[in-house]
Amino acid sequence: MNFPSEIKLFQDYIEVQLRQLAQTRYNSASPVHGACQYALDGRGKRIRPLLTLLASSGLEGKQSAALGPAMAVEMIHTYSLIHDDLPCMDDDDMRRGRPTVHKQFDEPTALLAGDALLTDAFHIALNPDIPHKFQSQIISSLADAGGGRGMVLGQDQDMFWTGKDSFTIENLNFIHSHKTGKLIACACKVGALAAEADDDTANRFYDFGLNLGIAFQVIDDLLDDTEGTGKSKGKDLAQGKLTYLALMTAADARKMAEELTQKAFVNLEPFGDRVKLIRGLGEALLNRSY
Ligand code: GRG
Repeated sequence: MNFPSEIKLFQDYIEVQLRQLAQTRYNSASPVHGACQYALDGRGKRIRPLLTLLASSGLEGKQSAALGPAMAVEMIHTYSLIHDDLPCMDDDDMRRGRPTVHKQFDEPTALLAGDALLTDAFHIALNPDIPHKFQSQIISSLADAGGGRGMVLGQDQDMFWTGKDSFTIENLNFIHSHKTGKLIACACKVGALAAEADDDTANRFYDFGLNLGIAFQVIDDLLDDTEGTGKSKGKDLAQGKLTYLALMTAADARKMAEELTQKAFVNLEPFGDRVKLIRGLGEALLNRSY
């Protein structure tokens, strides 16, 4: 993605830090370490850790304090992609333009690599420079986003509704707010908490991220409209494909993403220009082409 240059600097920093983390933490010759390194080096967009660092920097937090939580959200995201690609879930052969982890290694190794990344994320998020109160709030937010009332529940409902043609916009919003939205919301909130934000501020960043996360998914569906015709309405529904384009036209989906992004921005109004970078990232996500 082509981010504005100020955001790109943060993205480059994340890339360097992730590589260093992967090489030092997963440094043995064992297959699971190879798989963790491979997955973390996957050239993702790094949206979630960017949100963490930009939330923190907008609140004048220390980058060193936000780094652990930023790495942790990307580790949890990476675990979710590995497990989502497994044959028992989406059964995908390719991810980020190269073989998925279970194709490059094997299924048990991919399962273990996901387990390692999820568990290690909580360790990486801890930082003695952050006061205890904020550390526990960060850990709790990560657990909430990834666990049985977050991403796991979203994935469960996704599997339940896939292939059925009777799902509604409420079902879709529930799935995506849990599967995608909550981790994006958490990424923003933990950035605020690393900057020692009060509850109201942390919740504002959470709500910002939740709306942004659903908008992100709507845009994902628009970009996946491979025919580019915007005429999937009804067709995706008949095929049991869980997309916004199954339920609305491309023009309505675009409008929905724009409205959600505006709703997200309202949460950041009290912070004025201090949060212009994270707002800029929100705009870039709305206008992305991949
Ligand atoms: C296995 C518990 C469990 C959950 C999996 C989040 C998830 C649930 C699966 C991810 C699969 C997926 C395609 C979700 C839709 C939206 C999404 C999260 C896309 C991928 O995020 P990007 O675009 O990916 O940020 P990159 O590759 O840039 O990191």
